[in-house]
Amino acid sequence: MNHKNLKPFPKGFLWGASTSAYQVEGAWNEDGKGPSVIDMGRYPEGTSDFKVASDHYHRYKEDVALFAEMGLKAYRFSIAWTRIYPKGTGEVNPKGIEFYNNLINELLSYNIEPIVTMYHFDLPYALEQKGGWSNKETIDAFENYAKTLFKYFGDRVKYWLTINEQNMMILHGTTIGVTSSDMKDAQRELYQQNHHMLLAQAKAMNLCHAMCPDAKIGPAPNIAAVYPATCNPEDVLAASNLSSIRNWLYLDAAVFGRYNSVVWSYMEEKGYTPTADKNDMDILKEGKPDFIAFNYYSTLTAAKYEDKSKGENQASDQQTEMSEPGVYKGVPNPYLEKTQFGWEMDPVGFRNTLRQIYERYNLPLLVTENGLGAYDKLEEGEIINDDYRIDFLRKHIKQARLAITDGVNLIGYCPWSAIDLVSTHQGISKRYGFIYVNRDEFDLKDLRRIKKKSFYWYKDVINSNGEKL
Ligand code: BGP
Repeated sequence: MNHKNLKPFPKGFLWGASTSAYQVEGAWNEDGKGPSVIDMGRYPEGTSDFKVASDHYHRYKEDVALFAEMGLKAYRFSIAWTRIYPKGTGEVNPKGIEFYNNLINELLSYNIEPIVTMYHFDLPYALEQKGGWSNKETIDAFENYAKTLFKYFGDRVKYWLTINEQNMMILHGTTIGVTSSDMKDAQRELYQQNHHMLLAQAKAMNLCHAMCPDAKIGPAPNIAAVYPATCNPEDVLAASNLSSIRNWLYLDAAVFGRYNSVVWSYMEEKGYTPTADKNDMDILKEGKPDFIAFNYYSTLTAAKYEDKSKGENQASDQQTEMSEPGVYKGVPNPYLEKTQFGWEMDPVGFRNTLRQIYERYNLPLLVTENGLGAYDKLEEGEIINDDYRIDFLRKHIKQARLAITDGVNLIGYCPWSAIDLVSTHQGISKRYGFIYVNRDEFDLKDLRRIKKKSFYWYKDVINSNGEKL
């Protein structure tokens, strides 16, 4: 749809940027922090671990000052569960509370709105040893952790995100490093874990409303509109299968408190249906989000997949094609170019995705990730010319404005990432930040911060409320 006039970004729009605790903080075993599944995991050869990351734990003041200089209105970060509860439950670690109190206060002193993810991939290892999300007790542990967060930070944090990319943990957990590869009957077990996470999320949303009546809370999955490869009705069905399995399962459960019907029959067909207690569905119904946060990197395209082509083209990571014989086959989209890391770039798909989510759920939307991973180069004179990143973000922000003009209630945009950090499985060389961190995979150098060209560009965007792109 063409528009004669574009609506402006709303007043108070949350222009922000994002990070997650384990990818940016470092200090992996300091001040009483316990190990998480990430700390105990293995890293792909040639890529850094997360022990020091961007050393934000020690440099948060300098970083927040830079965020303020960039003009951020919001900063989306995650709290490391293992800093608050080193073993997932038990005694609260006062040093963990202190760190996030300091960070939140520092942000507020610059009028930057904290947007807090409660759990971003880094489950406490002590809980994992007891079965992780396969164990129902982890639901109680999460509820108790949520209660602690609301108690200590709820007076100042007004935007909460429950679980980052639950769908990616279920579909690509091994790649991300949160799922052990030796799980028996893995698929069934993963859908059981999913069920438990949905319950934990519903309980946290409920609790948030009870304890912090003026705060808002929502889920934060990774959502990608799915295109059919052709207008062959069979391809359209395959795209719909993938979209239900990858997208709607998670949001239908969070918003409507019920399972998506197509996914339920898919799970029945495959023998993946989770075991549920009598009142589980009531718990799901009781938790209601105030908004939907989601991460968007690209769209996906799907075609019909016959059973006979079994085994081919298996899932790889968050944005690469995945396939399941008899259900859908991920195929490349010939209209789209790819990043240096093979992810298709689709700004118009961003508008499509925003519209699909809004039309389906009618809740305010908050974009909590979107960005370009690239090999940046530090040039002489402390310069990083990341024009490709500016181009990527500019195109996406343009589409966000078109979506707003289409009627979507978008309340904020937080690209990934505020500052360089370690990628989930491709090291520090896959950079996303507005601020360069001077280190490489194994040489920590001086970790100094250098503003990229995109830093200055984004500052202007925010300053002009999205008018100057
Ligand atoms: C999302 C995660 C982030 C982040 C981002 C980029 O899936 O929520 O933690 O890292 O994708 O992905 P990657 O680091 O794999 O490039």
